[in-house]
Amino acid sequence: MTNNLHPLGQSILDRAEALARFSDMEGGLTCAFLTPAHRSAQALLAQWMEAAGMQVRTDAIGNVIGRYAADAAAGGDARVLMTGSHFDTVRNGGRYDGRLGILLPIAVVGALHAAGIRLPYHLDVVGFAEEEGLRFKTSFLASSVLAGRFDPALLARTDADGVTMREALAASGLPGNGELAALQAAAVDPAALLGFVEVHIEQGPVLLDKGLALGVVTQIAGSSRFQVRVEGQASHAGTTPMGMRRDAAAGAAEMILLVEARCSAAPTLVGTVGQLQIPDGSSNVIPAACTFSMDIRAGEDGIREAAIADIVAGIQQIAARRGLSAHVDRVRPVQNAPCARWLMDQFGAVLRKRGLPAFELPSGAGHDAMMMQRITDVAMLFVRCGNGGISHNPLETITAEDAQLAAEVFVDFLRHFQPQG
Ligand code: HGY
Ligand code: MN
Ligand code: MN
Repeated sequence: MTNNLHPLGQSILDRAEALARFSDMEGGLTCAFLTPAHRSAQALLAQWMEAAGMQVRTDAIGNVIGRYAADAAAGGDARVLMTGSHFDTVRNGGRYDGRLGILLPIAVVGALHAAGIRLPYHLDVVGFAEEEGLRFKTSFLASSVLAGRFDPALLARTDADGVTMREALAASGLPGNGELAALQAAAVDPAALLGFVEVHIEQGPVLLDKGLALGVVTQIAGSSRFQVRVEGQASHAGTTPMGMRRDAAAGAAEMILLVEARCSAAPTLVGTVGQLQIPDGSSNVIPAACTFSMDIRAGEDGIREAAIADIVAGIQQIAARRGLSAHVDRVRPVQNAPCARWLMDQFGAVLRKRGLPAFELPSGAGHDAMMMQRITDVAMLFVRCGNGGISHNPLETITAEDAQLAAEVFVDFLRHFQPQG
């Protein structure tokens, strides 16, 4: 289905569609870490990278990394500009979240290669194997390996079927068989990096509302995730008077409303309970336990931390008043990640040269760039999200025209890129 007006953009959309055929579910796109669909997506990305003129390798966590080698004139000690994003998805997700940031650079490298153009630095395109945390409730798993920040405790973490991450890696045939030493050795040398840039669908309505195809990200909001377990007492649904109940689910409901109310109290602050369970619940038994997830984010770490302190204290107060107990486990938080002004300005200059505004906006969603920001300067280019800006949803969409423009801007960025002086 070639769109002659926007051939590069259309080819990116076509590839996103082809990649989305590998799914863990029927009738939608779910691509969780190391499932057969995930391995197939990884193999296809590697194939496309090779066809575009890159040397490809797969690392110990399953990242697929294509290198478009520097111009011979750059010499043997050329440094690396890295770009990329993730190819795993949320459950029943969209086909561009993450994948656009791999497919677009592959298309751009393919065009440079076909035109015989080399860059004065190595360009590494990374398909990060895992960012969403669907299978092992992790955050930024694959980029944490590349950034040398892998948490060894994760190897013992189990998925919903009781398979540990170590077992899943060992069974995968990936280099290193899930050995910690191999995961640690997969870290990149920060001294070799010139920076990390990520192209990503905006996943919100800002660019759409402004009538703009592209935006430059200023910072990526920090986030904290929690697992909460509320415990009460099981008893008979028909005979226990309302005033005598210790209902874990009713307590959890009040706690969820507290998250909603407290996170409505500051502009960039957001709070979400996306998972809620009554383990072994029965329709005629008062819930003895209820578990839920909490995801809290804000544009400033202090605002997020203040909200968390209030919410955790509030959860304990609700539990005490209702005769319940509550255990709040905090998953490792991710701090707010500012983008580097010198890289943002280079995207801005390219946009302005094309007569486009260098519009800047913060990211409320998390990205691989957050983890890479621990070891190198980062920047992000956002591409307009259609359908009201909806994402983490199959309705997520972009146009071939916007993808084309983003690819052209990315080419200009790469060709004019100046390392920090
Ligand atoms: O949750 C996030 O912000 C990201 O999409 N994983
Ligand atoms: Mn996502
Ligand atoms: Mn993403």
